[in-house]
Amino acid sequence: MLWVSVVLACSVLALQEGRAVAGISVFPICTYSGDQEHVDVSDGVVVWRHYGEGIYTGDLGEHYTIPVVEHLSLGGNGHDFPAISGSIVVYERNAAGMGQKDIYAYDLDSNTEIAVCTAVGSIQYFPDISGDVAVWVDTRDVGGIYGKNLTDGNEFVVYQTVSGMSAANPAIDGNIVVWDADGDIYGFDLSTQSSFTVCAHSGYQMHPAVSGRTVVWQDDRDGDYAIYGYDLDSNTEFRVFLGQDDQEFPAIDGDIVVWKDEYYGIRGKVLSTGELLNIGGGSAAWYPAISGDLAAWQSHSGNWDIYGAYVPEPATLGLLALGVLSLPRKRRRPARP
Ligand SMILES: [Ca+2]
Ligand SMILES: [Ca+2]
Repeated sequence: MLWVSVVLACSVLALQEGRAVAGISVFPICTYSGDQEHVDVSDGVVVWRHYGEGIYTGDLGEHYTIPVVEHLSLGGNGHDFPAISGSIVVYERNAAGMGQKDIYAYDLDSNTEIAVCTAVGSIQYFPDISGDVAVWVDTRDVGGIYGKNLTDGNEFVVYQTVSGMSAANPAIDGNIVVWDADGDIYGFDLSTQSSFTVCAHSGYQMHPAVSGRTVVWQDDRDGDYAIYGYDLDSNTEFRVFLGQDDQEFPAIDGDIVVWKDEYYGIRGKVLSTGELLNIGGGSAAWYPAISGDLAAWQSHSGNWDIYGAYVPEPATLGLLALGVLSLPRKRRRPARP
């Protein structure tokens, strides 16, 4: 039995150091000609912007690798930066030409477009959504982060820019909104109507993402960009990953953080176990998103395409690493006639 124990111990050690997990396979979601970019994902539905055509969805259902693709808008270049939560897709819409961006939403259940914010004389951009609450960057008044409850129609100010600062990159999950402003990370709790500082380290922090009570972002305090995180319950900051070259544009859902790793491609980490997920895509892969076990990102090969991968559940990962289990092949949805 001794050698078994030694093998198990070695395997566990290898896991803790971030051994590559076998069995994660990358598959194309949309490789049409032209540029597909700025991807988000929720419950098996991937959304992206097709340059010149507007917003598309790709529904992968339960673990398919070929999506049912649907074209939501014919807005050309003005429809961009979609984000999805459940059946609601929010995006920038630029119907009146450059400089007049508004926020719209599309309800996938009722197939209707909803005007979220069309304030005249100001620009609304970079939306995100969680449930029925959308947030975005807004240049009204002194500028800042605004939000709206799409169910009751109540619009509200999350954060108003203070002198000389500019807020950007808002993200929302549940009651927590986070954003960056001039190299620091801030947050607002919708349930308590209270704002807080997530990270104001002297280094540069940007591109926050949030899931539940965990915030992650990219941080250059160690020289080049690494991924850091903060637990809002324990008020504890932690480093997610520091590796060769830059780690940027993190996304998080539950226990899994993914990011663009300049050296490797799309990488991830299971926070509870420390396991490193070498997902793939190489240096051409950018801007990952994740929901459940589905990660998606854009990758450049002549033009931008959308790729994805299923990340095994943590319990499955442990068995894979020990060689006890191999991943079943994902079902392939038959192509539409
Ligand atoms: Ca800082
Ligand atoms: Ca393409």
